[in-house]
Amino acid sequence: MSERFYVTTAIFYANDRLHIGHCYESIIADALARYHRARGEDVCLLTGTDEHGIKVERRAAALGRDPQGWVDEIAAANQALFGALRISYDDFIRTTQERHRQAVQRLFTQLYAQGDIYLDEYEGWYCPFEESFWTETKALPGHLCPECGRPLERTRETAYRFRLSKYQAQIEALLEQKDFLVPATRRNEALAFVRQGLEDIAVSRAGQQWGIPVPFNPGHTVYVWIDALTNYINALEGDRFGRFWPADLHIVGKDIARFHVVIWPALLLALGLPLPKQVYAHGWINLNGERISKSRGNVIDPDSLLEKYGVDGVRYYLLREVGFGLDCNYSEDALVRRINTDLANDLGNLLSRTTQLLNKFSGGQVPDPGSSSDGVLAAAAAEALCGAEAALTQLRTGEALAEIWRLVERANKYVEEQAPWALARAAGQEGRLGAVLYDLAEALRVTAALLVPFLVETPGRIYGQLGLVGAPERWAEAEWGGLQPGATIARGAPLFPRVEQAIK
Ligand code: ME8
Repeated sequence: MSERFYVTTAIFYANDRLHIGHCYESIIADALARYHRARGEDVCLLTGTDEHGIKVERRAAALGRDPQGWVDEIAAANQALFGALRISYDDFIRTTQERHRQAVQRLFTQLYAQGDIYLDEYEGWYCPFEESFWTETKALPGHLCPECGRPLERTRETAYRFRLSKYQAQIEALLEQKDFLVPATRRNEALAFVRQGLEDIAVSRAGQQWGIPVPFNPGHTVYVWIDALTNYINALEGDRFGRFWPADLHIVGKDIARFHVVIWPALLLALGLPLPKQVYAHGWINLNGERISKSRGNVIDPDSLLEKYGVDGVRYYLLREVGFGLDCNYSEDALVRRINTDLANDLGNLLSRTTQLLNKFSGGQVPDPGSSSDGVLAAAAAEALCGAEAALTQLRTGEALAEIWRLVERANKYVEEQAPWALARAAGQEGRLGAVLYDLAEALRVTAALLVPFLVETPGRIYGQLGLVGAPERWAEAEWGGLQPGATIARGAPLFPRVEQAIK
């Protein structure tokens, strides 16, 4: 049986359209899903929308819309955007779907029946922005929200609470495992938080309209975390649960990592289900040092970027530029620089030069390498394959791309060093010329195969120009020596035209 890989993104709040920060999360998940698929694994990439709660209800009300009509529109818009970004999701869960609603009610009832959820008179402080309750001790001086710093509202209500405190020791032990939450900085933060002591958390709200009713007490609505977090298991209907659970990887932003490494495992422990293997807390895409967010209104519209720079330009920038677990300051100049330098100059020129040389000195056909290769590019290709694999195992997409670009750069340098035009003029160098041209074409073919997780149009376009049918699909195609002598080169348009734009 082949291996399997279940990877999820967060489910995105349906209070507004997605911005470039959300796209970043989806693109990392997609790249990893594509990598595992290319390795022949049974992959499920889950994404979706978080459609209940006060933020969505307020937003719909502000627009004079009914909440269901509004979330329908947002879910459709998100799917259209993911289509344009070529996010290869296998399932898209919406928390208003019947499959989710029924499962949430079933899980809530089970947890109540076994005593992990109890009804409590709750008094404390509520942050309407974060939708979180805080006790007197956790609220900041002046009763401000410890998460966002906004004023808290005093609340007194009857709420169901989940016995999070009961799982303190198990959660601590889980976070002590080195790789459960990466990167390590986030793990240390989460561990420090847990060591302060976990308190039981409210899992229902009284009198909120837009949500899933508590089945045995319909005056209460299931709130935030039991509704949102359980999407990861609720989407796995039928035999897909046995096939894919536990998840291999939850990809979330650092702001919600804590919920995924504390509340979510505790819920699963209570339900007697296996725990996810890993949570990756990525950093934020910022604009002028501030997190891009819908509520801050500083969003970068992904559609216009896609229109201007194409899907592979946008994907490349985000996958390459943002460091593992780090924040990244978005800049259109940096995006343009990446396109012009890495994609147009390095990769585009290598393909253009190589196909030109093949046309000129090899009659437009891939020559037979014979036995005259010096093995330089074969070695660089093997290193790129090995390096990209190691980086991807650690979820480091930027480093994987850097490894691949080492091969591209080596090949460009090789053109200069070997000067095929000089070999063509020299007597008795036909064998060397053939080997050099073959190795250059083969380095490009390997590069195309290595790019399969990251770029969606480019690998096939490179294959096409090298006279190969279709696009690379399998990771194993990145092994050296796959190109057959005799293939007819089909030199085409530049891979990435330079973006002519004044760089500030
Ligand atoms: O938190 N840069 O939804 P959400 C990078 N519904 N990532 C960003 C970002 C930015 N500027 N802004 C947001 C929620 N994100 C809940 C999740 S999961 C069971 C429930 C990321 O729409 C954010 O960190 O506010 C999160 O991982 C995801 O987008 C959804 O954020």
